[in-house]
Amino acid sequence: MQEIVFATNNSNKIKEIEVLLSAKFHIKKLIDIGCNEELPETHHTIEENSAEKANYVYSTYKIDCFSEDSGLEIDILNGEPGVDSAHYGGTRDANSNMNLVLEKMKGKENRKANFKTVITLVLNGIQHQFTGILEGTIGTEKRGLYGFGYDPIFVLKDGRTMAELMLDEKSRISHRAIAVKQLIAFLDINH
Ligand code: ITT
Repeated sequence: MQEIVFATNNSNKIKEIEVLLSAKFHIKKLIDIGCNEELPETHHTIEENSAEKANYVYSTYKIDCFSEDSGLEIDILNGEPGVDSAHYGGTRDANSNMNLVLEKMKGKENRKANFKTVITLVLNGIQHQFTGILEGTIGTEKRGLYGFGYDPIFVLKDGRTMAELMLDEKSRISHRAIAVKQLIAFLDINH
């Protein structure tokens, strides 16, 4: 089975991506290649931060890998929290991030939002990017027990929040899934 390193420290991302990739690829974690550090994310866009993480791991550990950067973009907040999604409320705590969003969205009629994932693959030193976008709206309260991050306040077209989907279903329909399917199609041809 082919091996590929997923350059992330977020175990929820690994769980979701393994559901889709595990039949064809053995996903190696950063810890498996001796990387125990926080990856650099110094830019102002999801695309640039995604590229930064994969290129950092490729150049430091000399190994083919992919990373992903993702975030929640809310129309009426001009795309916030966006690139700052992980620590919007000041820390990495999902509840304080969601509380800040709910506070800023109080009384707002336009509640349109999307999740976005940009995967960067670095294969033989060459960079490729794949983007997945999932549209929805921001709820007025948290609902659901599954998932992570902003899932309890992200409402899908069918009225359920993303946190009401169990791992298997979220892994198949999410922004991450949309990007991963492009990654798989590319790797099938080029790896
Ligand atoms: P790595 O950089 O190590 O991959 P991270 O958690 O720092 O992990 P990001 O910088 O990409 O990841 O931050 C993404 C944040 O966006 C994440 O912490 C959540 O708050 C939110 N997010 C991303 N995908 C999500 C999803 O599927 N459901 C809910 N929230 C999500």
